[in-house]
Amino acid sequence: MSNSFGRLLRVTTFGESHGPAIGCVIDGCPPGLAISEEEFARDIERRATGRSRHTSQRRETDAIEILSGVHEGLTTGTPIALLIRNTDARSKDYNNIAAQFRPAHADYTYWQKYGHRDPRGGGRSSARETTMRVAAGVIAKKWLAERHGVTVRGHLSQLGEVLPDASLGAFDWDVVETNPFFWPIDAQVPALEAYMDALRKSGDSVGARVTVVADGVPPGWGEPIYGKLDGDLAAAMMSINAVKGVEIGDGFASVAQKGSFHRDEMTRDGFLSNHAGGILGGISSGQQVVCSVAFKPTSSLRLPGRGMNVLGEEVEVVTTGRHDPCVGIRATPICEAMMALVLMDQALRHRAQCGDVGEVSPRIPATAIITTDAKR
Ligand code: EPS
Repeated sequence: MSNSFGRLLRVTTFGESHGPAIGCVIDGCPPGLAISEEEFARDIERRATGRSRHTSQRRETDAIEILSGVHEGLTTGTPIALLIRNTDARSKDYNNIAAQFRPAHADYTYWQKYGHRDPRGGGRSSARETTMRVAAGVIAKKWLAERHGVTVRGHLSQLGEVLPDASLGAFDWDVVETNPFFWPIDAQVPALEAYMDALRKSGDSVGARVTVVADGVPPGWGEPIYGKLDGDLAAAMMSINAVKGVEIGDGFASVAQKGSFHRDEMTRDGFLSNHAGGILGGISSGQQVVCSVAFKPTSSLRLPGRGMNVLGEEVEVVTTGRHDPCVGIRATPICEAMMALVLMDQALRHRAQCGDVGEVSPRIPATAIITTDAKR
């Protein structure tokens, strides 16, 4: 149950962190989209462990195999099955905690729910599962770009208590891809390196915030009432491991705003602001769709903590192995993928019901908003 999401573009993921393989099935992708195994590499690499000292040092090859749905380089409209074989699982790291519950981990709730679980590498609750979301997202990103000129990109917008500091340099999308944090201000990267080095040494972990932005989304995507674009985005982001909060546009900051400030005024030249995050009434307005996602601190710590075991005894839990001190650091590609998958699903749904409506009024141009949470 519940390992699938999306309506007209439906993605199912399967697999455990230490099982033989992880995979996904993407059903509903229109035919004729050119896609090759090589095209998955970039995003999969951006998300992968072991690519910097600031993430888990597990080193997976993460090579994608296309098992179905593509013939002679084009999607056929049939289910696209993708597979990645796990090659670097070290299950003995989990021997000591196999019968224990790490505080703040899904160990406890999986056990109470199912009465049987695969504890190796966190099993199904591992961040390893997110690899397949990123793989599916590659297809959605490509389709959105080719068919609608939509681009989806993200950046880290907070690491622990560190916020982007505009006084140190300008927000730059090109900088995002040049550092292991997806941070948009170059001059701050050394400070983040030092922050993470100290954190890792301390044995503790920290949370992070990721902001994802879609450009080029036309007005009209999203279905009232129970299929709102923002509702689907919230559900999609919340389904990522360790996510504890999702905001659309100004999100919770809207609480303290006045209506005269929050309303995005309209002119023939464009909207004058984008507090709504590009969504009105659950439907895209033609502005940038902006979503930000809060990740909690990773629960696998080598610092001893009070936990319980399956016998109901209090135990001291110490997690050894190769864990992320901040899982949010490599979550940017995951959030991008989830936004792309939601947008593609909504685009197909819009086409299905409203494809004949066409343009009824001139579109209000989107204002070019530079996304940085430093301005908050
Ligand atoms: C993870 C724990 C670690 C990470 C893993 C996520 O697994 P292991 O103990 O097996 O090394 O390496 O991340 C990945 C393997 C990945 O591809 O993201 C966890 O508990 O979520």
